[in-house]
Amino acid sequence: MILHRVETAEREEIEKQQLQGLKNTVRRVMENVPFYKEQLEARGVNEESIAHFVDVQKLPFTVKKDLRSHYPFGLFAAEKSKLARIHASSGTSGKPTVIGYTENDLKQWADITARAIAAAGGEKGHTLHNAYGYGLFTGGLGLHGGGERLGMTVVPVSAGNTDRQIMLMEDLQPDVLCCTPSYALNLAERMLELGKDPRKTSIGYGIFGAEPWSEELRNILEDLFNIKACDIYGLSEVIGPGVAAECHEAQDGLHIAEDHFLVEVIDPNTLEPLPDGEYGELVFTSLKKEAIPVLRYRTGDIASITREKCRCGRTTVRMSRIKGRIDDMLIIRGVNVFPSEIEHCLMKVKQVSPHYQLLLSKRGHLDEITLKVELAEPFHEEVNRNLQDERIRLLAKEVLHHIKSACLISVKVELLAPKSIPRSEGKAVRLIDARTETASK
Ligand code: DLL
Repeated sequence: MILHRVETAEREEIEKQQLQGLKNTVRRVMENVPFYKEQLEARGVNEESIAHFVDVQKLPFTVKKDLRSHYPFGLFAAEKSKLARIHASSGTSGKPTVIGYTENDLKQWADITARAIAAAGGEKGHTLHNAYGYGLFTGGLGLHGGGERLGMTVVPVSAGNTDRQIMLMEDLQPDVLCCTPSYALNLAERMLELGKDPRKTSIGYGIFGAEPWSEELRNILEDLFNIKACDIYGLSEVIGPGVAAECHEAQDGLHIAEDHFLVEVIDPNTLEPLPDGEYGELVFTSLKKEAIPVLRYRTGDIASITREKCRCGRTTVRMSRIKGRIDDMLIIRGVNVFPSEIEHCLMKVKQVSPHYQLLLSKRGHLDEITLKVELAEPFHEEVNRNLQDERIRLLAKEVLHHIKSACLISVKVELLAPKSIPRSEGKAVRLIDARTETASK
């Protein structure tokens, strides 16, 4: 269902709105954020110098470090007393990144998240089982606001306590499941363990995001639950979930809420804009945010965009699935590869499960990857749970062959018994970088 006329507007109309939004943002940050004011003045840029939406290229970039070094409120464009809510994204080290919302920001956020849910098949009257984490993480409350805005019954179950989630799903008969794709997988696994068939739940569709996942994992989840699964993307620094979302009609790229965020794709090394269709780093500029608007925020996420009209009728720019984060890109003997590309190869092999982890270590001066992947339960039974069986060795060879031919890298394949890899309730940990430990050994 298309909720807002901007989603199907002519490009000219969308770009007109973006130009106005861009001017408003530049004015707002010049008046309220010294960090931006100084940089814009040094470049001789102000509201008047923005005559076209591509003039966004005149603006300075923002990176996560800028938010950290102005912790907690230094980049805010609204007074603290005007904030209706604070969220934060967890920092791997030190302080988190603090994000604020005015009452109006929360309203706008609920609008775009409602659009995302509607694009995935959501309707007024549906029940939404929301297993994204509530709290400082934007997932839980983000989807919650969108569901309520759409007129849904939201079950704010949050992440974890899987058995209780399964009970609630049986009793409350939700129409949609919202969580990370890895948690959806865990829910299905637990249902099967309990002798329950995930295909028999009331769930008709899933809205999965917050972490990279492959087309193959989508197929697995759609088959496990007998549902349609759509991807939802977002990041706290820009607003949270809802920055972009797939439609259930095409499932072919995520529609960006372009009236709220101006997207660019840049080469992360040269910082030059890349043409549509080429993979690069996604960069977003806020067009409507009040509390903490960002100029050209470098997400670190790799994707491409297309301006072609979608089968669903929406005209907004679509982004591809996220290939991975720049920080997670592995460079093995000069070849670049993202964990999601390895996942893509892996899931072509029926005898292994989608539960995997990549361990990055050092052998001498060279980086080495060990792929730890669990056997699928039926195959584990077939080899009588004997990991020394000759068929296991042959299977490891087959997995390696798929990876070598598609990703052009060699990895050490370790096949494990089912349930050996820790399960996550939120974002799965797919990559463990043990290079510093192994290098010092
Ligand atoms: O993960 C917001 C979110 C919540 C999105 C629920 C979707 C659903 P952060 O915790 O700030 O916010 O993490 C943002 O997660 O830069 C990406 O690297 C990654 N990410 C988010 N959505 C996707 C996705 C939320 N659909 C970071 N595919 C982003 C791949 C995603 N990666």
